[in-house]
Amino acid sequence: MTIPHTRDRVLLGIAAGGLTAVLAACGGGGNGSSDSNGNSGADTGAGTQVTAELTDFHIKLSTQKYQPGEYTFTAKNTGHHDHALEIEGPGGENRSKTVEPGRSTTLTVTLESGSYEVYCPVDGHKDLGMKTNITVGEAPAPSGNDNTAPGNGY
Ligand SMILES: [Cu+2]
Repeated sequence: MTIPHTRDRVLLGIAAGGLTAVLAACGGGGNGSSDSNGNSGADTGAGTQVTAELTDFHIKLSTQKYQPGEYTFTAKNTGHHDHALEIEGPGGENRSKTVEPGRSTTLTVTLESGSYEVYCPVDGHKDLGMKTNITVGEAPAPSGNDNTAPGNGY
């Protein structure tokens, strides 16, 4: 049993040291103007890039494989008429501005699974052949009729 010597308590004089609460007065740090653009989402180049070539009168897409997500279509008018690009499907309807011959524009869309129609909404061009269809997501079930249902047949 070694009881440690209990010393005399050192009575800490209550040093009423006055309230030195220094109030941080008027924090004048004006750091408000933070225009740090950490956003990598520029107005162009978002998502997957696809080129849509608009001719008289045909639309040629640089790819036919689409997955749900964001795409930026660059519509190039290589024809001799004004053209535009419209993409219509489950995600809604998006139309680019009309592109003069020799010019190009971009159209950013968010594609969802399903079938989309891509066409030129300028007068009658769609009926002249400026339309194509794309399928977003997994390829549609082949129109085959093979019943590979995992039944417990023989
Ligand atoms: Cu057109």
